[in-house]
Amino acid sequence: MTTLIKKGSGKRNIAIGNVQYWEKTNLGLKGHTEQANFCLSIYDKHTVRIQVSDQDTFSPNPYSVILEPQNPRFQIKETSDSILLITENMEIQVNLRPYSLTFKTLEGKIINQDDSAFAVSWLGTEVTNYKKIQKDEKFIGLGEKTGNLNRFGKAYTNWNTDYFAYGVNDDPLYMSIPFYIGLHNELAYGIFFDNTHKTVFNFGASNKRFIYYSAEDGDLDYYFFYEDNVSKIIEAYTKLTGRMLMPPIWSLGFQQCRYSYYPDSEVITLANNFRNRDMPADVIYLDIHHMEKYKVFTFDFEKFSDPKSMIRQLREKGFRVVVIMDPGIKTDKGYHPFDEGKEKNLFVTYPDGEIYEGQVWPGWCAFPDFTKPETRTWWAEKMQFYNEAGVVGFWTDMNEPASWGQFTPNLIDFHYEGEQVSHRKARNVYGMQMARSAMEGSLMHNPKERPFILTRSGFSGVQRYAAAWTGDNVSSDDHMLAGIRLVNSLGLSGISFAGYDVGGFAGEPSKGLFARWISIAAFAPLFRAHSMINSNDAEPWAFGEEVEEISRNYMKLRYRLLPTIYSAFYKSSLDGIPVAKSLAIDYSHDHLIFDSAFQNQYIFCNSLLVAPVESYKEITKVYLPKGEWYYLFDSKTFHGNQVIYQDCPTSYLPVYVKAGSILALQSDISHTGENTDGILNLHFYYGKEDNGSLYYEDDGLSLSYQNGQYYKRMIQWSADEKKLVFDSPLGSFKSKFNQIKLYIHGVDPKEILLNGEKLPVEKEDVAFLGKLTDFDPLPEHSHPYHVAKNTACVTIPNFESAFQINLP
Ligand code: NBV
Repeated sequence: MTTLIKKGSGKRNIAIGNVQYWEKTNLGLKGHTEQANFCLSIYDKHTVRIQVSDQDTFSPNPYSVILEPQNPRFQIKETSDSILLITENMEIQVNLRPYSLTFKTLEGKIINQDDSAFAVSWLGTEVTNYKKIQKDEKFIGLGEKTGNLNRFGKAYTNWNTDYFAYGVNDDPLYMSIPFYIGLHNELAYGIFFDNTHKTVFNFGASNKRFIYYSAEDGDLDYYFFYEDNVSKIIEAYTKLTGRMLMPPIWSLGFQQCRYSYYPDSEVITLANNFRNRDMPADVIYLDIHHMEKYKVFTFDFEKFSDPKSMIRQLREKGFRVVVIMDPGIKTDKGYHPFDEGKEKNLFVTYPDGEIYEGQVWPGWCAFPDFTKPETRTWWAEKMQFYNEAGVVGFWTDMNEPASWGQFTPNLIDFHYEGEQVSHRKARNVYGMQMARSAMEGSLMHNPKERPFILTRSGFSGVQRYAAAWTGDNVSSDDHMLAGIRLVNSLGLSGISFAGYDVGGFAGEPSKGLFARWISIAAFAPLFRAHSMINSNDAEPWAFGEEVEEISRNYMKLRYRLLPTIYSAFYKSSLDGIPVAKSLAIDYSHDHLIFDSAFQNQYIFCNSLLVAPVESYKEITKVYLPKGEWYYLFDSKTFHGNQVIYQDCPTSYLPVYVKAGSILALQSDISHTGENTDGILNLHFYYGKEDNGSLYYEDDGLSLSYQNGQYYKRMIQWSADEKKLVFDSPLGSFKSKFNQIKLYIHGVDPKEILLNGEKLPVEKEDVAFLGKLTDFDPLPEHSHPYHVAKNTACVTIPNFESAFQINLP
């Protein structure tokens, strides 16, 4: 690296300038221009890291990236005005005079290029990378960002912010994921800007010359991904920044939250209500009123006289308890966590060493420095307090960090793994490091159990530690749809396990809105209802009988679908592809999916197309992309590539099954710890194209799946041969099911062969939703919307080894 002449005052833009020197390295090349040092390192055939700094050394980035360079093959070629760095996937052209980059396919198509004049520029400490806009270029991802699926024309700031009752177009919110995917000319690429300062991504707002991303300070340090399609780009990004661990199965059930349930008798009544009303649920949350004066690691014994016994009783009823943890530690002498944290120097301080205090729920508080390893370990140890009481899940809230006034002074110091930085660099990773500490705490006290952490704030890589929810949304149709886009966008950005507060946190939903919201959320990765203090009751039975029935229907469907959902989570934990996939993942270059009428649609668990619709609509337009589709509730088929009109009274959410898919369902259970009837119902949807499905089971709780204690098998549909091949199951876990019942939708097979032998074919009416008593808008159970009539089905007696089903 060369020692650089420091630039001027920042009054005017200073661009990077001509390349003055370069040399090869083991991973690519490095050099310097008039203004900056640069380094290009090939991490993988599809991933290259670009570092540019106006400093003498590149700054380390300890939080997001967990992948070491994979030593892929590459070549370097020189021309008179450029250097070419060629991997197995792409060619990176480093233009020398002035420095700028052009990313090309091996066939020479331009994937992405810097603005040739400004490429990398500085305004004072602010560093920016300017990129040309390609023809019809679209931009997706960027994590928890409001607005349209296609982010073109809008600019966003990454600065983790506590934003109560945010508007559906407001920015920034709680979490920063500086990763986006660009789409144009049938090409897709990804850019992850690994800089934790406040950053801005401008996708063509207020100018038509370029798009750009900039950081207030620090290096331009980004990863460029190029692959054949969006899925593979997400795979590459999550290979770099990590993927979720398998969550405990109970966290995939229904979760009930409220700010706050107390006292203990009310919590027990709540649990009883779920059971008495035959509404499946697995989790109850304790919000801030469980604490004495909002002090973390305490219980308010007036409200909860014996938390351990309450939690045990809940567990006997099949409920797990998740508690909230806020970072602020009340600065009261005698309050042990404060005294101890102070003594051990674990709090964030002013530069003169005085502990920084901000006001939050408990009053004036000190903030644990979660960017310091000792603090994370200390906090994790403290969590023994909850562990002793039987708490198994942790909810890290207010970890932006939030404080009254919402304006933390920038001068305060953070450890940042030894670098010692100011709030400007540390804020965006604070929440993620708190979630990390919570996960470490969970594992420290229960090393054999999978942690469940739910976080509000985060940064790229937070998916390794926690699930996410979209904070303080509002009870409105717009918010419901915005939340779906937020979750889809989080999914595009590596965070698969995400959800929104069903019903809206602030405000009060109408009956119809609650019913619609809970039916959509039954198809969200995280299925959690929550509501604000001083608002009407918002449990699924609080809106009258009709809503209760609709809620019950979708909650039960969620539980019956758990074998499908669990398999999809497993796949996502391996490849990073989200469980709720925006249509932009599989149909990236189909312009219609970006239409405002269709941009909320997504694929759930690789086989269900969910078309969210406002609560007040009785009929809606749905766009079915290419392929063949079945309406879930009656198996009516539709050709894809068309817009259809769909009846959608609140009791029927438009959901379609992709032809060729297999849905795995189990019998009704009231919580995930309950046994099913032992029959695995596999619903196969006949299709003209081949399709592979992964089926997966394990004990749902422990980490032993990491040592092969699972049961998984591929099921392959070969359309030409009309056969379904079930591979032998892999792994040492024994399936929880003792019988498979296979339903065939879309054809009426005269005979069905199992390994060449005829099986007796039965006919059944398949109903995915229960009957609504007095409220069915499409009356009589026989209504075609509701039932897939006369569906052929067979029972498969021995399914433990490989077998094959042939349809005529
Ligand atoms: O702890 C209270 C709430 C919580 O219920 C909510 O989910 C968080 O997003 N919390 C914010 C603090 C204050 C909300 C007004």
